[in-house]
Amino acid sequence: MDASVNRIPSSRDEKSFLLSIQLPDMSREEAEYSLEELKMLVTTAGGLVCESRIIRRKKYDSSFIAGKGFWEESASMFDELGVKLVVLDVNNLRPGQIRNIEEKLNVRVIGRTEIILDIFACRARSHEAQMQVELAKLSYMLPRLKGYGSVLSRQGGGIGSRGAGESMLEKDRRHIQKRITTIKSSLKKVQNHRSLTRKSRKGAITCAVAGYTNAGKSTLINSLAGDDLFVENRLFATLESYTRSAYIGNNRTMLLTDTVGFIRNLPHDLIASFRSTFEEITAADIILHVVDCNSIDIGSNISTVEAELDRIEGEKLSVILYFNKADAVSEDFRRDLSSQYPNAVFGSALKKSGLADLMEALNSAFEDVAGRKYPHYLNL
Ligand SMILES: Nc1nc2c(ncn2[C@@H]2O[C@H](COP(=O)(O)OP(=O)(O)OP(=O)(O)O)[C@@H](O)[C@H]2O)c(=O)[nH]1
Ligand SMILES: [Mg+2]
Repeated sequence: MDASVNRIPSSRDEKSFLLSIQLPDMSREEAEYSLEELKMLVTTAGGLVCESRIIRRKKYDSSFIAGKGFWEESASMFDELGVKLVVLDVNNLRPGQIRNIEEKLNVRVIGRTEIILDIFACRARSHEAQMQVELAKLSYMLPRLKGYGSVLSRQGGGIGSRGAGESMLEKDRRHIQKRITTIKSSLKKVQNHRSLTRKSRKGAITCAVAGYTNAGKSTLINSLAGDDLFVENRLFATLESYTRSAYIGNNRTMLLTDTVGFIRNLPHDLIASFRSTFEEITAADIILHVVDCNSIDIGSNISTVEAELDRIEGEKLSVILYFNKADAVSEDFRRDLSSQYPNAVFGSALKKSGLADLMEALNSAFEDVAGRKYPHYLNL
């Protein structure tokens, strides 16, 4: 295994300053929620958030994102707090913008995309996931290569600079392109194997357990299938898809596949390179959309996942909306949600409550799918 791909955070407790920019098309709540999520991302990556701000701007400053003045005013605060890392709640920062702020403040600067790529790099366990992360990182870097130059050579490890790719940075574009081609062809082999495995499941009814990251997908599979998949109160605990067989009552079993969680603005390059993992969703008969009903922004979590699912799988035969963590919310709140989403099933994967309702929903989806796709099933 290439150690650089799967390095344990080298900069635990790296003191970080987080900045979110509220643009005119964004409400205060949206900016706050996005900042909260960024905090969770930074913590997941092993950083320590010591200060965060939301500032309002008409648009991003083309050279400094937040405007030169803001950084000048912040410099003494950074010194006092010992800030080593600035994390901007902005996707797809340009290398020039990073360099401008870094030179002004003598701190490292990264954006939301880099931090998500970094978490994926730290979390990837299987060879396939490691290759997928490397591919995403190289594809992200390739168009930015020209601007990186000095920025990258000064980074030397830490959040946002981990994962495969660092060793390639000084080499030229052609080498990176060659590496991308090699990874793509290795991934193709793994994918072929994966699709053979999927074919061997032919006849069984399959259900992809999908949803926002940290919603409780793996916990749910553990409860339904009596398994021991990795669960953690951090983002992107699962980067591989696992399939488990679960008994759903009525003498029926269903194959449940755990999937990588979604998040707002999941980097495009990651989606592209994790395509084969997401193909588990495309190939499934049923989608079990798990929602954390204790999350602060349920509505937008649901729409983020639905938008990604639409992009990945188009129209699905059967989707079950399951509100997890019902144990963590009040009865009133639950009633409100239930009237808003009348078809949703509520339960707690952790406390194993409401599982009977979920099994009932799985059974009716099973019948629906079996009736349409495999009529002989219903006659068994
Ligand atoms: N209170 C409560 N916590 C839960 C429940 N289900 C899961 N959790 C907790 O939520 C956290 C995330 O659970 P996971 O099962 O790892 O979530 P996931 O959706 O697989 O997350 P990723 O793989 O990171 O996308 C863990 O700390 C779980 O213990 C539940 O029903 N109630
Ligand atoms: Mg998981």
